[in-house]
This record gives sequence, C-alpha cells and structure tokens, in this order.
Amino acid sequence: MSGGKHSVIIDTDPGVDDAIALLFAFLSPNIDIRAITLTQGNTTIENAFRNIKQILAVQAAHERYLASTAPTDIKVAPPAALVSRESPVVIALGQGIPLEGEAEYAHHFHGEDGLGNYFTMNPPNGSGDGQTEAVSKAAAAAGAKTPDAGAEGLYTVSERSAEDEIIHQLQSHPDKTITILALGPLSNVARAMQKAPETMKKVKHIISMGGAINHPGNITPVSEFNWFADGLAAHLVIASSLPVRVLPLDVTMVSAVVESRYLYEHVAALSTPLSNFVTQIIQHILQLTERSWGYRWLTMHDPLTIGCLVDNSLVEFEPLHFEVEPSGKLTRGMCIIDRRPPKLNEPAPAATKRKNVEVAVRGDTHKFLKLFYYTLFGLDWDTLKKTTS
Ligand SMILES: [Ca+2]
Repeated sequence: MSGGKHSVIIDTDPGVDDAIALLFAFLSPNIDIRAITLTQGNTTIENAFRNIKQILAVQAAHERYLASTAPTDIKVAPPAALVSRESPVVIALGQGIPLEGEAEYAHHFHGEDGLGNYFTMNPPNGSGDGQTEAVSKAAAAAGAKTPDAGAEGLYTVSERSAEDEIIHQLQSHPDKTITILALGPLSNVARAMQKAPETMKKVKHIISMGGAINHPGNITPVSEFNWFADGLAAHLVIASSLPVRVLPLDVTMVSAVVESRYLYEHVAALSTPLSNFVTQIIQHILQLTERSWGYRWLTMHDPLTIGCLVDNSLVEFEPLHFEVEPSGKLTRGMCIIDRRPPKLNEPAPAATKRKNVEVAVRGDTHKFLKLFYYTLFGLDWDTLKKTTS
C-alpha cells in the first residue's frame, strides 16, 4: 500500500463502473474524498446526479448493515466512511456539455438511466430524492432509525459549479496534496484549467481513465469513449504542463476484467445492500456482452483507476509524449504518438519532447482482483478461484 491518506476529488459520470469505483473508494481506508464533481458522459448530468444519490444511499445502507451484523457474518469490516463522516460529501454539478459540440452518452451500454436500468428494476419510492424501495428496505432490515432518509444528510450540493469546486478545493488545500481522479470525460477538469491555470498547478496528480494507445478504441475504431466524448478537453489536459497520469484501454481491458460467474456465485450470495446493488446494475451490460460477443465479463476501468491510488504497486506508469486529437472527423479523441525514427544527426523526436504525462503500461491483475473482492465484499480472490464452478 502507498503510505498515508490520499485526498481526492472524484470527477465522474456515473455510470456502472463509476458506481462500483465510488463504492470501492468509499470503502478504501486510505482514500479521503474531498468532493465529487459530476460530468456528463455515460449519461446526462441529471441522471448523474440521481445516480450519485443512489450510490450514496447504497453505501449508507451497507454501512448500517455492517454495523448491525455480527463480525463473523462478513469477513471485512471497513471503516464507516460515509455515515460517520464529520461532514457530508460535497457534490458539485458540471455544465453537462463538452467544451465544444453536443454531449455524447453511452446509454446503449450503461442503460437508459446510466446505471444498467436500475431505476426500472427499483422504481423510486416517491421521497423525491431518487431513493428506491430496495435501499429503504435494506436500510430498514439493517435497523436504520430512519430508513426513508435515503441519501439525505449524506451529501451537500455545492453552490459552486464542478469546475469552480475543483478550483476551490485546490485553493483550500496545501500545494500538491489533492489528486483529481477523472473517471469520465475531462470537461470539468479542462474548464477549471481554463479558468484558473495557476491554481491548477497546485494539483498533485490528475489521473484520467481514458485513451487508447495501442489498443483499438471502444467508441470509434481509434478512440476511447471518455476522450472521444470531450476531445478538446482531453487535448487540453494532455497538452498542459500539469502532472497527468493516464489509464488507457491498453491496461484497463487487460488487468481489470471481472468474470460474472464469480460475482453471481459468491457476491450475490452475500445479499448485502452493496452486493445486491452491484449484481443488479451489471445485469444489462452482461446481457449485452453475451448477446454481442458471447462472454459475460465486465471491465472495471474506473475501479482500476481508484485502485492505482489505493495501492501504488498495482499499476506501472511510464512517461510518454503524445497528443490527443481534439476534433477530427474520424479521429476525435485519438492518441497521436510520434513513432517516426530519429532523423539523421538529430535526437529521436520523443527525446526532444516534454514527458510529464505518464501512461499506465502494466497492471497486476491478481493484485487488483484481490483488492477488488476484499474491499467491496470481504471475499478472498484466491479462495473464490478455487471454489467456483
Ligand atoms: Ca466513467
């Protein structure tokens, strides 16, 4: 594990794997969430707001469940990160549009609500904050005093926009102590850069899940979704002089693959508020991948992005100079790498360029799965492997 606590702003477009990543972050003792900033991406900004409230409600119900359960019932007792926080989580809303052009969504993949059609399976109970029966029941079963409280009291909505909240957080903390974990399109981060370039220099790292270096794209032949969805924002962030780390598809598609048979055989059996939620939100994607490609896997792009901070030995980064195409007709969001050989009597092009962007080149799959199953579900990956049919 890396030493000490990491103070983070999570910029997210929740999103099925974002939802799992957020729960993973809440349950990781060395992650301290200073703010959650919402962006359009997998879904609309309105859905993103509804989804984050649901995710917080699930986490709260899960913590109540853990508090009310005998320690032998579930093997891990993570810190009550959310319910016992001194102050509610700050949520700030982004503008809901990319820097240029129309918003791109991924409803075909993440469901119409962005959470795998969770709200169709669990209609809101009319409390007005998107709270669902499923969470109310789970909270009540766990002995919550106010099971219908939902996510209320767990968060405050910032009066600032997402980009202003990012700037505010950086201004209110010492230099190089805040990391931005960017799990969606980089619209909010780029807007903060445009608005307050000097303040943004206080950031410790911007870690962006995005891009495809040598891997095929997942939205166009050459582009990964987040960087395609706001090509200009990705271009500006990568071209900036800020310390940026990137987790491209090259690593997430290899090192963060979770097979559904483990989830359904072992995780579903736990029947905790958290395991019920996770096994429901993944159904839509699994049906889709099985129908289209014949397999039932999930790629945990965003959880791996949290994981690389939780345990700094999980992912290996190397410097790479490249640019992101901001607006090309066929190539928006593509990573442009200068692979030309050196000219005669001149240093290689790459050697003459700035290298402050580090790109993930390898991930430790076994370590990730160990951390993933243990943190979220208190399960041991090595035991699961041996006992799954
Ligand atoms: Ca995401």
